[in-house]
Amino acid sequence: MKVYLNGKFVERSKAVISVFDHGLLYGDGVFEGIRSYSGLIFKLREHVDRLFESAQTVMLTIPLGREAILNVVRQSLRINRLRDAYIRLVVTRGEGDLGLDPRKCKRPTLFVIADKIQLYPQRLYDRGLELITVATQRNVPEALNPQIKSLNYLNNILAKIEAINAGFEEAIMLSPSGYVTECTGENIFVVKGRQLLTPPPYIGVLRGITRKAVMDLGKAQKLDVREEILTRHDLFNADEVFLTGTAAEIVPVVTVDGRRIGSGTPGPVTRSLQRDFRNLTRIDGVRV
Ligand code: PXG
Repeated sequence: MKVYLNGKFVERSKAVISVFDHGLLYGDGVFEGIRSYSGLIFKLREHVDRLFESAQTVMLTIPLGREAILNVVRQSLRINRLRDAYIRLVVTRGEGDLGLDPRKCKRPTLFVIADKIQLYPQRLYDRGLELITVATQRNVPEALNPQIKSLNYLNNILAKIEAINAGFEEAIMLSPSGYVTECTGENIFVVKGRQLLTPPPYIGVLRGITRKAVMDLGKAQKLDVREEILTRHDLFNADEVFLTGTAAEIVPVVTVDGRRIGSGTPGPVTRSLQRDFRNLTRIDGVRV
């Protein structure tokens, strides 16, 4: 496997960075996770735009322009002969001293990994996920805006650990007021009649690219798609609940905190959005 690192494609074993890199020392950096399907890179431009937005907010200069980044992603797939892949784009503050001061980091580190996609087990999609809400609250936008896809994911990892300790695969994180935000790496949706609801970004959720694609598919299906504040009560009494994310795509949820959602099996709206999403990934993308 060849990895792009600071301007060159190098063998995986040679793709190493300094222990003084602030991406490692402080989580000072930003990233994107992207997927390609049968040689089509899904929503590549949207992911690259979001990477630039994250970088802009943390005042990190990405060493390549947008078009050059798009081409590095495409080259990463070609050089590794990948058509169905997971692509990780990472930009860190670069090598510096011990100490937070980003001015000590003279050159940002940019790397791109393209690897085979690790698919989630099929039973997740067949049977649906059982979820719990956890005590770890989602970061508030006023402290660390979830729109920044930063290298510091401890907020999410702490929530994930809580779920795992309780015997669950994934956690629902709440806002400090107890409103539903998102899961540790996926957005959450509720189906109630013909309504398709998802929490608004200001409550503290990443504006997911899959989330947007699913909202558009919902509108095309004439669903009443809305960003709305959701409580646990709304989840418990939903007809259907599902999660969206680049890695997971669309995952049905069948229980939340021990309450059965709807019929307790993946529902018809979830199924039909999964079908439409699958079809979209086959036609909509930047060619490798
Ligand atoms: N919320 C959070 C906190 C995320 O990190 C999503 C929602 C879904 O967003 P997208 O744009 O992917 O629909 C994410 C995305 C990984 C990985 O390697 C994580 C994400 C995406 C891809 C890979 O764990 N998080």
